[in-house]
Amino acid sequence: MALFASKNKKMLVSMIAAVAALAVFAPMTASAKQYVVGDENGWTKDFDYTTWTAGKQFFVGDSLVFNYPAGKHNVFKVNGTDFMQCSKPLVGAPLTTGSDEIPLKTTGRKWYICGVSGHCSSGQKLVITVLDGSAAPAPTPTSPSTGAASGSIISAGFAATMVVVGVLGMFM
Ligand SMILES: *[C@@H]1O[C@H](CO)[C@@H](O)[C@H](O)[C@H]1NC(C)=O
Ligand SMILES: [Cu+2]
Repeated sequence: MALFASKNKKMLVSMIAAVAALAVFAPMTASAKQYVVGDENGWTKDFDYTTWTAGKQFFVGDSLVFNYPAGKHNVFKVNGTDFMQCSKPLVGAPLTTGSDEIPLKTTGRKWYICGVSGHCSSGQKLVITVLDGSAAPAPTPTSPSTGAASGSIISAGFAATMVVVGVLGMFM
């Protein structure tokens, strides 16, 4: 604590208090998100889903919704090989309702393509990486509001923060 000049202490404590407040309120905003694939463009060909995923973080518990006119497209969950080759899986039926919700239940890479001939190769393919919601979101440390950190992590962080605030208070 002696590292900090006296005039800086007040500012430091204010910052810590702000972090503590964030830690308290973050769990109220961090909840399962429903991502509409392509937003208002929906699930369609000639759309860049790589750009759509840029900057988004998908966590276990979130879900994807594929919107399209039923009968015009469909949704196959495939592996990385089929994704790259735009080939439909040999087994398994596609989703076809036109409003297909897929819960993201596990971590890792997930690949989806449209099985209508020529659509996948025209860009109707989506790859995402699903992250563990209990881990801190590493790629965007400056925007904690976008992360879905677990309550236990937040509680531990909050407790540690309060200890630091308490210790600093003794030196004020
Ligand atoms: C991907 O799935 C296809 C069937 O759709 C299968 O033939 C292939 O072996 C799988 N590849 C991997 C790497 O699992
Ligand atoms: Cu299609």
